[in-house]
Amino acid sequence: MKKALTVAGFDPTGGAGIQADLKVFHALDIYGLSVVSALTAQNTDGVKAVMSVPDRFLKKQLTVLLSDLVPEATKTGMLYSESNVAVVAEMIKKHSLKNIVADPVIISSSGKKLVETNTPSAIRKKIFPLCTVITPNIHEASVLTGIDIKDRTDMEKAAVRLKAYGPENVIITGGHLEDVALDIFYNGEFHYLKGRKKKGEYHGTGCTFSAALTALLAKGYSVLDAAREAKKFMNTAFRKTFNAGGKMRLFRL
Ligand code: PXL
Repeated sequence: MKKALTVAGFDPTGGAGIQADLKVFHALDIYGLSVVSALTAQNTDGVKAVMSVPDRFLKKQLTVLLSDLVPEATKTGMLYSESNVAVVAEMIKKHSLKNIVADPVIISSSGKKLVETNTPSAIRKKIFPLCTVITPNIHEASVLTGIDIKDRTDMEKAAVRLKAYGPENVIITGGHLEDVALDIFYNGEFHYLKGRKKKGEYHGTGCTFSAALTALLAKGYSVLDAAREAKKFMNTAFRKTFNAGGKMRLFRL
């Protein structure tokens, strides 16, 4: 049985974070391991409060888990503080983890800040150089590069800059820029991943995509094939959503 690990935040709705990742891993026939880095209080109306897991306990979870179970792939999601980021980077190196996917979470889809102000630059410096692939959306790519992304050319410029921070591959998920959902994949060459644009607001899209990518890497797919397959997985996932009452739709998977 292949295993994948998610190091991410806890979302009580189950739409994003750890629980979303575990559902995706299961749907793709991968055994899910999870380490909690932060807690959130939220519903489909939005995130109301966030709280970090203390560094020592974050480290303990990883040390104990990884002394026993070694994942074929690992993703990082919401990491709250610079010191949380340092712990995760140290553990990735110490345990020689492979197939690292970083989803550099900054704000929720409802616009709430999920991490401290200096966290994105810590992720850029400490996590990106260890990554097989990073999956920022346009907002995250703008914050991480300082490029105000307005069109496809800006996305390409940002992808080149992000690759220079050290990851082997960059995927900027483009969703809302054009009338197709265009993701830019860059590994020295550009590849374009197109999907159908979806109406409405979905909770946990970024988590779901990066978890699918992680699961597919755990299965042994090449990064580009994993990205294409993860995009197909999203097309199916968008068909299996429901409205729980608030404004956000949730993935059922
Ligand atoms: O979608 C980003 C995200 C990641 N992780 C957690 C979240 C959210 C958004 O709400 O709650 C735990």
